[in-house]
Amino acid sequence: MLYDTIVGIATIQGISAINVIRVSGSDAFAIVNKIFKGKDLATMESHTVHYGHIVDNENIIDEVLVSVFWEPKTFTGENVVEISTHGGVMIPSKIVELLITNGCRMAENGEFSKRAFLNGRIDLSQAESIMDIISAQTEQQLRLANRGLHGDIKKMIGELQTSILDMISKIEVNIDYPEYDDTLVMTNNILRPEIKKLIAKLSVILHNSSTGKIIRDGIKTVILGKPNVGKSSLLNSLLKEDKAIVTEVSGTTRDLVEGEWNLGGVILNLVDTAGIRNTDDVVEKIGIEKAKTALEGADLVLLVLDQSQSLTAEDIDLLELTKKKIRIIVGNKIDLGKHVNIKFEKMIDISAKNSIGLDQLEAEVKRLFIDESLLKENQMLLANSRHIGKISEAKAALEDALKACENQFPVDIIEIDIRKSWEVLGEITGETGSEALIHTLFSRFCLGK
Ligand SMILES: Nc1nc2c(ncn2[C@@H]2O[C@H](COP(=O)(O)OP(=O)(O)OP(=O)(O)O)[C@@H](O)[C@H]2O)c(=O)[nH]1
Ligand SMILES: [Mg+2]
Repeated sequence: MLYDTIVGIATIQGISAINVIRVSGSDAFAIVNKIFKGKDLATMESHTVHYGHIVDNENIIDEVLVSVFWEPKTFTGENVVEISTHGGVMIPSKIVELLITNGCRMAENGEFSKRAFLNGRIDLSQAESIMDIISAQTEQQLRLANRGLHGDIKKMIGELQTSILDMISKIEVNIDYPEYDDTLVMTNNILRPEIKKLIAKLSVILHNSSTGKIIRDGIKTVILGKPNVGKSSLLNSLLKEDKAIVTEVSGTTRDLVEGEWNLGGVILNLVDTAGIRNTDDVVEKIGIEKAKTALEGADLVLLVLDQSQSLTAEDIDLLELTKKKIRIIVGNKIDLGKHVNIKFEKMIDISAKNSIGLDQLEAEVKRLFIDESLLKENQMLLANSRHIGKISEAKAALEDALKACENQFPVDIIEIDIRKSWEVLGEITGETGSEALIHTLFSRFCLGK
């Protein structure tokens, strides 16, 4: 097959030891040969590395190492050349410019991975896992992403699809031999338990995926409370860093202050906010609006109260405002006594200033969000929202099929729902699905990937 030849810089441009420029396509060797002074790359064996110089006419641009990969056993499935140059901004830009002059086209975001997908080297879930590997910040994230790249998601989906195909073939057989009187009843009786079994499997996958999603995306956590209760002090003591300004003045924090708390492999994306109260101060008002917006998008609210004084109307308003959210009520300043008693909900006593009670707070977050057994068990968890959404859709289609069975609908009607579940699962791996989906997914990748 013929592919136009694309070029991209695979590393970050800046002061660094080396940069890698990747070229992929049918003319990769011929084009690089035009600017490479060294061996004739087109005659070199696959998976070999060669020393030489990149030249612009007679001018040496850089001393480089060039790796040669022959199709089809390459990342993209096409001829690939990787040029390792010295780091910096000038050299890689100049070399890319020369490659373009000699016939390459600048790659779009994610185009190398897209080609790998289109040429059948990887499926969609593996391509997405590559992006997850790149952005992993914790060992758990890396472990999950690596399993995805290794093909564990593909395998899991493949197994589900096989069970579905098995059901479809049973239906088809009965549609083909309708001479038996009780075909409909018989097919329904066979299908029902199998559909139920599959729905149960998908439910377990969905249940476990909430831990997977948390590992991958973290927990959006908003620290909320009236002014001066110690929200910023809590942020600082969780991060073990003086990130937010702390003073005894009410209304110190105006803007959102963010930080990441790594809780044994799970990241809490913390947001400290302006203390919420009625105020005429224009700047403070904007801060309070920002706090309320952050609250809407939060997975978890740490509602901070000041134990050194009894509850005020502002605290009660905030208890009301956050009651539908997953929240932890945090009773701060326990070192100054305990003047607040909440009867209807658990309160974690802490002193942010003296770092007291933070272990209990940590334990409560884990209790609410993290299934420790899943973290320890070495099993595949779905983590990507797109995949999780597709599993839900497949489950809904099977639930429709089950209902149709129970209502003794004709089997070909039931088959439509069952086929839908097969197709939706295929969108996870890219076996089914539109070109638009593929385009959108890869355009989110970085350049040179
Ligand atoms: N005694 C005691 N004082 C604390 C504790 N935590 C915070 N403070 C004090 O309470 C005051 C307010 O703390 P901040 O962390 O700025 O409070 P805040 O909720 O962020 O306040 P705003 O940003 O104004 O809404 C400061 O003087 C802190 O030193 C604590 O655990 N014990
Ligand atoms: Mg503050």
